[in-house]
Amino acid sequence: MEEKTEDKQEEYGAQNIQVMEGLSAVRKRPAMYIGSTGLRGLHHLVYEVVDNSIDEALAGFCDKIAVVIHKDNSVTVIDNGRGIPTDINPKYKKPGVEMVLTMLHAGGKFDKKTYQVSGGLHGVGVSVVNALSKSLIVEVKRDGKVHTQKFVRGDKASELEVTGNTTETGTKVTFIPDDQIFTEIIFHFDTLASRLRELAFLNKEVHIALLDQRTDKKLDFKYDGGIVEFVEFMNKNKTPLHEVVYFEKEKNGTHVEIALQYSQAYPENIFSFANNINTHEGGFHLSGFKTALTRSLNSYSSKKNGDIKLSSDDTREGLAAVISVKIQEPQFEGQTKTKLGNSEVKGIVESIVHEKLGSFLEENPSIARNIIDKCINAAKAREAAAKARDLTRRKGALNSNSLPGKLADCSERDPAKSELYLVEGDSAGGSAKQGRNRASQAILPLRGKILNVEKARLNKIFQNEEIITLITAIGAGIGEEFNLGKTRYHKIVIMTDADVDGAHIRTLLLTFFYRYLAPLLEAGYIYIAQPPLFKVSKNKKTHYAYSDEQLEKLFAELGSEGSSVQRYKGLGEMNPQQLWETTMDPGNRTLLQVSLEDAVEADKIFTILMGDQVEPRRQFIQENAKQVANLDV
Ligand code: 0RA
Repeated sequence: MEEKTEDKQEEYGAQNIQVMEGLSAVRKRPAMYIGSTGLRGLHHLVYEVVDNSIDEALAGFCDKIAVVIHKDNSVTVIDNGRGIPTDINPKYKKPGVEMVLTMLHAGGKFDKKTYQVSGGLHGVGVSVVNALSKSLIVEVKRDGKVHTQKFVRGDKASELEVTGNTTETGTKVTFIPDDQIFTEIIFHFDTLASRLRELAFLNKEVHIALLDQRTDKKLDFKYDGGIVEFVEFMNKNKTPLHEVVYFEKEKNGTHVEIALQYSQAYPENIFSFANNINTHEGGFHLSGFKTALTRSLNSYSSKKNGDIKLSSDDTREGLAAVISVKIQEPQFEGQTKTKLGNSEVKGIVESIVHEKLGSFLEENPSIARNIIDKCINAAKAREAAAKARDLTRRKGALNSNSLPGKLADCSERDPAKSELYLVEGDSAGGSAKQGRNRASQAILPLRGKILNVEKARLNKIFQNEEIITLITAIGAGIGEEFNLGKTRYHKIVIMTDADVDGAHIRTLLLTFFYRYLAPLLEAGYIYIAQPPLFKVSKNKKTHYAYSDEQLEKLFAELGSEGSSVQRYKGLGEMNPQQLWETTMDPGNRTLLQVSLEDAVEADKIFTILMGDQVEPRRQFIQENAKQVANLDV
């Protein structure tokens, strides 16, 4: 990607490092710098250090990164880059490495020849990690020496010392997140693994290793195929229509890479990145891609006497794609700073896709035929869906002025204070209606299984009564007409039995939310109720246990003598009062909030659980027999 420039080594040094302000600001308002002081912010510390190592890789100086989670929840990031400069800055009279770690924005990397990661929340600098760590040790291998320095809560705890000789170069940072800052300090292996995997897909020259010393789990990510392998990974459990198509081009300093593949599935699955940052909110690279895709397919189709005009949506049914751009001065906009705002990128991506996809279609007529057929089917289904939707709307079903009869609404009108319980079965629905707080809790009983949207097209979906009821009750609409602001409840709680059927219904509902109402998941409005598994009675007192472990603990506390245990098989076995006390009372209940942290993983799980291939599902269920009952995407 970027050529190695031999003389860079001399150009850089401590004198190049820029300084803006001190670190106390970071400890005062940590969320400003890392987004949150919860789990997300915690993991962000690791990404921040790794991003610096990736910058070294993009500049052509590093091809190995290792991340180690230690037993005490400290983390080490090691790379074989150039090492942070160790010479003394003439103005500040401090070693470069000390400045990089104790001064905000002391990056010193203003060489525009490299595509640095510097947008969104990323690129705030390793000093932010230092500021939010109880302790941090940096070890730099550079100029034949190993240099070491220690810090405590961002402050220097030792001078930079030479601690050995070496022939290698690189940086090693070990830090323990500060428990005075973070509400959670336990790193999650899977969370780190998916981001590191993503980075390895996006930067094919880098080998990234992750080791968890708490469990001895180890993963190695090295994808010589880059984003081609990313798309193969996304479609692993689907039936593709052709090999992955890949284009790459550099134009006016903007480097564009695109990989795409259609499969027999219906959902579209496009991930866009700018300078390795997942641009969840899209932006000009994504819109350029979509425009060119529609234009190329329509022009090919019309040349082959096709008379159906494909809409943009039609051309994305069953499409998996990764769009990765690397640009010199990225502008990140939007609510979460994940929307690429550089308008010049649209035209660049558009012309590249138009040129390369156009010739791909011409050169591969049978694949082109398959893709066009798929899009035409999507167009026909879209027309049928529009008719079905029209019909349902005329009947008043999708119109929120007429709420479904099955819905027992709450009296509260402020969505922020309103909750909707989706309850499995009429009998549990009845108990929930009697036990609820009428002011703030609405109940919608769902009869039987809802439609598996993973295997159905839109027209089927608009004919399904349970789904129409659900859309109407929520009030935000669907598809192009979706409006998050119209959501009638900010807590939508899935309450199903703690058995296999319950787990299935929960997965069907989550699949529907994920595929058609994803903004509700992104907004954090979807929850899973946690009904108790056991009732323990002793001396006329009732106790509840929500897991096998809790039951053991309860026995130990109560003595095992003279108590009786009832295992709840379904919600229907609880009377209204019990259901309220254990599962619905905001003062007492536990709700699992469903988050969409990792869209790639979520897509994989839903495809496996609900898609058309049986074997991966069988395997997944066998491997995750226990967790499936507690699926949390
Ligand atoms: C400042 C300047 C240079 C590199 C780095 C920082 C750097 C930071 C980190 C953090 C983790 N790994 C890192 N690797 C490098 C440029 C160095 C040069 O020009 O020699």
